[in-house]
Amino acid sequence: MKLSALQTARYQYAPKLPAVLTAKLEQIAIEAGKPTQSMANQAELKELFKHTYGKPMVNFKKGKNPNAGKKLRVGVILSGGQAPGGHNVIAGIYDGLKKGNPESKLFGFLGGPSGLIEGSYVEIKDKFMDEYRNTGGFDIIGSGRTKIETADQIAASMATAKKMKLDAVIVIGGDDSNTNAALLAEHFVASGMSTQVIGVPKTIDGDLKNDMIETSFGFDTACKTYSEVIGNIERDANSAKKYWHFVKLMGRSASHIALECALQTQPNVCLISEEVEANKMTLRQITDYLCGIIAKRAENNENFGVILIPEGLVEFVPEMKILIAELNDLMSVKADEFNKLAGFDAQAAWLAKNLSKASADAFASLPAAIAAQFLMDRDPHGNVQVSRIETEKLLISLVEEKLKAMKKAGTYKGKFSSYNHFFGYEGRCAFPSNFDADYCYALGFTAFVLTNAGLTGYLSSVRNLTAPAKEWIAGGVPLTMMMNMEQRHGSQKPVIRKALVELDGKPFKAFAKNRDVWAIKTSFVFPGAIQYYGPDEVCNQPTQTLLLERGIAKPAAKAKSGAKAPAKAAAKADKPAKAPVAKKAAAKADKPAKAPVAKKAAAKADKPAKAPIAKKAAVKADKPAKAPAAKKAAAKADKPAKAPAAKKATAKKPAAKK
Ligand code: FBP
Repeated sequence: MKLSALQTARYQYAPKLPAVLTAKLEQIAIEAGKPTQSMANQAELKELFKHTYGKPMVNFKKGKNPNAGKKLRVGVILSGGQAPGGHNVIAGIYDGLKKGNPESKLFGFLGGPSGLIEGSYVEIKDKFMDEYRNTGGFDIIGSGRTKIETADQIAASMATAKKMKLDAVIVIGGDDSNTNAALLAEHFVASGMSTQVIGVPKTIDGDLKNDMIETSFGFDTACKTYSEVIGNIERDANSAKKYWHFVKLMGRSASHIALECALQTQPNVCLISEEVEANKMTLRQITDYLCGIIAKRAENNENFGVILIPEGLVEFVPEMKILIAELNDLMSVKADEFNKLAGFDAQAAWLAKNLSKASADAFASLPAAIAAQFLMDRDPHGNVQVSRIETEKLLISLVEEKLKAMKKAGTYKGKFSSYNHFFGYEGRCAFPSNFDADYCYALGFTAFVLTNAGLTGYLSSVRNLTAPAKEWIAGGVPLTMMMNMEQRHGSQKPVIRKALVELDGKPFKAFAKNRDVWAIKTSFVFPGAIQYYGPDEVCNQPTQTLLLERGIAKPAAKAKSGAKAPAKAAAKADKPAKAPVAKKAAAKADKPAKAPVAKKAAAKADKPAKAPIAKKAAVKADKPAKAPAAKKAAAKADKPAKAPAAKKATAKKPAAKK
């Protein structure tokens, strides 16, 4: 494989660990708290998870570890959608295992959970592991969405674990995959098997979080990747001044990605599905809100802008939500009947008879191409595949229709020309940011320590993430603690609860406080590409969401106007809010920074940075770095690069800094 210069350089990056995990394994002790409860439906879950329900939270602390040196055989699974940093989770598990006992073995199940069912795996060894350190993707062993659910699948998984004499299976996955992990843990114990099951919180969607899981891995890198491109589009829009860009962002039901990208880039509009649901906004009201802003900007001769749309939006629009729920149930309960229908017309006719009147009307109101997307195969967990519904195109067509009517009525005089974009896959396999590289490695190492301690039914947890890595807190959260009962495939199932955007949470409030200004007054922020080397404030910052949730960040630009729900804001779209700070930021965004420091930095930008890491990486571009070089670089990786340009540039804050 031909390696890029960045990939070669990233091999030398040594991820940072919480201080407690840098001690000798003999000195990492387990501290258990009180028994826990599930977040809802306690009685049902206690019954369903007789052997694993109610375990205590555990933290690691300095102390005696009676299990140090244990020889372990562990299998690891990558489950579900790719998320940057998965390879580092595996590296963390691997290094932990080898640190504990060089004879311990790590096996990677191929192609996701089906690898465990089918007994298809590879042993992970030094050279193989080294090729994937600090890289994006899940290609080390592949991923998949098979659900280990049926009695046969569970029996086959047990047979594999027994045959391979596994001490533990580690499942790296999102809420659904970790629900599977919880079920597997329960079945293993119930059948008297000693194989433990540990989960690791993965998903770019950011919806696997709670008090004990501050964020899922991959969210940081994915949001930064999308924000880079959104910023570029904003700059293009602001340069050409002739297009409205409708950008759909991945994230399934939750709008965390859209919200984070909005905080990073300050677009004209960002719809938040959870708010749409709370305000019971219909598609018509959403269209009116968008058109109000488009018309107001047109009055200022600004026939351009950027609109962010969370991919799960349609699930939250009341009439669509009911439609999707009815479709999900129908397509599962009457699957045989539905699957026999040939073509969209036959399906639509069948649905007109089988859906409620309101849902049949909602379905019929959709353009046929979009309606067909509502009928595509569900994923193995029974979810509608929202990434395949082209909401951005649906909104463009509704907006076009409405603007035509407004023009006729004389309430809109602008020009509307649009482009649609969907950012999702672009961000799932990016090189993990330094944050994700560190976080993932720490999560993997933590999963190993939980395994080493003989625990089962736990999710690896690393907290206090806005502090320097050495102050991070590592431990485990019982999987059953995060569960409740939900309607899936037409019946009540135990699942880990998805965390949606909280409308009284700090990230949403920070956005809502500013959005009326961003809507009318161009206030774009251009975050640029993820940086892996350089000053701390450029390379090592967590997301705005995390900073705000932990009470650390201020919104990107403060505006004076109070929070308004989109429905209300649409009515007021005539008056642009006067926010002095936003004004200044916007004014600055137009001019190139005059700071002499910026000039000097620019002058030096042609010269390669003098950082030792960059030099070494260039020399070694043909070969993957060997361990000693990596170690040296690792020692230096904690310090910002010493390149003079980088140093001077840090002396002043970048012009467009949030
Ligand atoms: P998970 O992390 O929950 O598996 O999903 C991530 C995700 O990228 C979603 O944002 C998106 O809706 C979905 O995967 C797309 O699925 P697929 O990879 O099967 O196309």
